[in-house]
Amino acid sequence: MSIPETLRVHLATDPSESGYYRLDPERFENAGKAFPDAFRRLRPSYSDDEAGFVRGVRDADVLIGWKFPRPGLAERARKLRWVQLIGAGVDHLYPLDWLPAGVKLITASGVHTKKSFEYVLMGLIALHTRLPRLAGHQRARTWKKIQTGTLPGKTALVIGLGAVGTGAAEAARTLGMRVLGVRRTARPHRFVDELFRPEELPAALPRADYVVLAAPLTSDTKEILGERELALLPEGAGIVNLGRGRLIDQAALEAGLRSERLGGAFLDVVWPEPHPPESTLWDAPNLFITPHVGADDIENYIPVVFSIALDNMARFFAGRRLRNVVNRRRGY
Ligand code: OXD
Repeated sequence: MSIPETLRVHLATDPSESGYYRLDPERFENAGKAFPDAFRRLRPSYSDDEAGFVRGVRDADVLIGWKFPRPGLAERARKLRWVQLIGAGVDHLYPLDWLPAGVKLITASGVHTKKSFEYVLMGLIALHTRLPRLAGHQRARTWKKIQTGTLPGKTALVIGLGAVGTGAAEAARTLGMRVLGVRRTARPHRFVDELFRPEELPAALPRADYVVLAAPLTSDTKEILGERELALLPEGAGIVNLGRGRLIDQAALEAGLRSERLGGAFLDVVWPEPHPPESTLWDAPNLFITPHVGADDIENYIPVVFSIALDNMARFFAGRRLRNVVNRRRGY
């Protein structure tokens, strides 16, 4: 493949997103300082509405965005080489019939690791301290002691060991917990004591005091914690989810919380999002819901995404393999 002298890059801000996620020239140029040779060869353009998007993708080699207009992309963007997402999950883009053959889909996997570490630290400590229950008592103006122990020696099971799962496993390790991990390959992981393949999940669940869900949502992982799996957890187990809401059978989770078979849950993701006010999940006992904010470090999010994107552009110019390319069949 011959490498062109320049790359046209179109940065499409999703008009429905808040200012933090704006793909603006200033931050792009700032991130470019760490990649001067590659950045000099880029020809960026920016949009934040559909008309600007259509104009911008016409000649683009690379599209950077998240929720951009997909129908007709193949005709609108005939020169496209890859789409760089500003997030890690790709489930909102499936089926990929809009993605022209030969165009790569690339994620910003890695941008969430540090904040996931903090969120999981918080979730595990909060669940173990029975914070959701204590908060309920406070709201009811009730002085009722719940005494708890400490986390070292307890077991965390992390499902999914990508960038988010790595932050989660490091958090559990930092807390002195034994860390079990579930991943597709048997490759060892630096923060995991024991690895399980997805089909071995039933053997791992009964050992987990806490389960952390950090897997992508695919047809294989949908409801990976179904009713049967939740029933395999020990009485009083807690759950932290910062993957996707549909990784859990939410009705079974709610039933487990209401019967108090489960000790509690800390959910950054639910199904659907935004979660409707009439859902009964909101007032399930021993549950904290945070509205999909747990893994985004808002002060550094877009700069880190730009570094990931620019690193790939530098790799492209150097004729090297690109990182974070989605396997279309696997779904991440
Ligand atoms: C993502 C997210 O990037 O959920 O996929 O934040």
